[in-house]
Amino acid sequence: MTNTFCILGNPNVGKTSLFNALTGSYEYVGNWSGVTVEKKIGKLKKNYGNLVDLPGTYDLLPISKDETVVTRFLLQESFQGMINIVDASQLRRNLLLTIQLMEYGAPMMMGLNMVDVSAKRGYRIDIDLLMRRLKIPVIPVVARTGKGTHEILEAVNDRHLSAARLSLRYDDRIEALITKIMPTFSGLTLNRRHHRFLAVQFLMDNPAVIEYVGYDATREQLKEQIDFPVKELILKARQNKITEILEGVVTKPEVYKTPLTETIDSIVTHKYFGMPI
Ligand code: GDP
Ligand code: K
Ligand code: MG
Repeated sequence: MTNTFCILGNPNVGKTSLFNALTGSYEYVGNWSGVTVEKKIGKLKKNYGNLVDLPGTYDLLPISKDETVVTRFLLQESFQGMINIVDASQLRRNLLLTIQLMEYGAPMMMGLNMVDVSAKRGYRIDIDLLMRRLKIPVIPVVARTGKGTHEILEAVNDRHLSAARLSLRYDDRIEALITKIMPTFSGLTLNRRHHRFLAVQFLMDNPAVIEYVGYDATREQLKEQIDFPVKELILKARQNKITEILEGVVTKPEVYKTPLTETIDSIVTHKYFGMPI
């Protein structure tokens, strides 16, 4: 069986640049079903498997039909791992998608891209701390120049890449709902490990999830009886989690003691192997 990995992230964070750096000559280009968005699948270098370049999105909750592609991919396609590309200079905004992907619960790594931009702006990112908080490999990269792509490729081939284990606990009322909703998904083909994610996205009214799970009387009744601002509370819990994750991770030292190019080099050659999780 050929392993398949996918690249996910916000728009304009360097996903396609990284896709090009990681793949060789073979490439399939078509369209995702039902939308006008381009579908790109390439072969990873060193025969490590296939790579899918997914459209950029800030949130799994789609604003347009085109944005349902990502959720539909997560629910319907078979893949072995996710590469979440984030813009190091916009970490807070990028983490909104990251924590939803982590809730999904598949093997995952983070490609911390644009570290040249964040270094130029004078920001220092404590990658070890970020990795400990996220409990997934975080690999600094400059997709434009190809720096760090070798490390990403080797991480893809690392059999120790394990499912993200983010524990995002919501309000007690929401947790009670999740517990009641999850059993209603038992007839689906989607693996049980993703059912909590499904319940949360169902409560957020993600149309791709609603379409996928179909109608169920018990589930609809549970939703109808909700008498508190469930979506706002979920969003608030996510924002709190992001604040918790970022605490002390990004700092702005007065001056860098080493020249910028050396700083970027030392960031990019940072090793994630042996991370303390
Ligand atoms: P996508 O929308 O996520 O697929 O992003 P692209 O790969 O199309 O990149 C968006 C823009 O960012 C392009 O102009 C890239 O050349 C640029 N870019 C990508 N990676 C980097 C990087 O690491 N550093 C810098 N400075 N620019 C980058
Ligand atoms: K782009
Ligand atoms: Mg792109």
